[in-house]
Amino acid sequence: MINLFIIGPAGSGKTTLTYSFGKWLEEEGYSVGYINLDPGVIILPFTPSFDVREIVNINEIILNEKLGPNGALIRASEIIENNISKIIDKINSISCDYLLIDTPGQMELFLFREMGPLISSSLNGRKASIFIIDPSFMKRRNDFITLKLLGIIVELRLGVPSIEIINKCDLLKEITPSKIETGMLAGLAEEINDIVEKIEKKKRTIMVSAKNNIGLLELYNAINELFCVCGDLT
Ligand SMILES: Nc1nc2c(ncn2[C@@H]2O[C@H](COP(=O)(O)OP(=O)(O)OP(=O)(O)O)[C@@H](O)[C@H]2O)c(=O)[nH]1
Ligand SMILES: [Mg+2]
Repeated sequence: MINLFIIGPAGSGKTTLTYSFGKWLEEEGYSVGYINLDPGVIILPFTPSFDVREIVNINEIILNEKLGPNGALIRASEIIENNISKIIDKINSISCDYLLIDTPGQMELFLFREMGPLISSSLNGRKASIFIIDPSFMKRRNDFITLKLLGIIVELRLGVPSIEIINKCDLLKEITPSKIETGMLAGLAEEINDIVEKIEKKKRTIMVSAKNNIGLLELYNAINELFCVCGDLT
């Protein structure tokens, strides 16, 4: 069994990718489980085997605790953390070849609180994250470097290897980001870029369109290369 955390900035296509990659895997003959960990999502294109909204209801939090949407999301993540053992048990009880875990729109709820690291360290089976870069961040080199660095932080926080993809490649006309910008922070950007390139030497970035089903075979191959499973998913 392979657990895949789908992670990326708000609106980068996590939910769409969870759905389209899951469907693609099912068509290849694999059994797929879907998990929704986003307490704020309203409509899901897939039917989750476990949905965190069973535990926490954002609308109730907003009404009962008179919070705004962001305050309610933070409160929701506290409730999730208080119920983490129950959630982990429920997820671990699911049996499938691939478990696709859709994470909250606000990355920080998953990455920079305890929810992500706790779930990641407690799940059975092999684990990896798919880190999504949105092409709108590729226009400025400095933004791109920041996101690449965030990809490394995802690995550090979750303690699992990460596959980096650029989603929405159907929207991408120009894939080479601009040069590092000049100015006061140019030196800093250069140094971070050097570190990212050194760490990511062997990594390739996969171009995907979750919406148009582009790059899903490449994504599948990258996952299998990561684990060298060669068809053996036991
Ligand atoms: N053109 C294009 N649009 C996409 C692609 N993938 C997702 N989208 C669109 O991007 C928007 C956000 O997609 P979601 O899948 O909801 O993104 P998300 O990361 O789950 O969003 P949050 O959970 O709210 O952070 C939707 O309008 C999708 O249709 C893609 O590959 N190409
Ligand atoms: Mg989503």
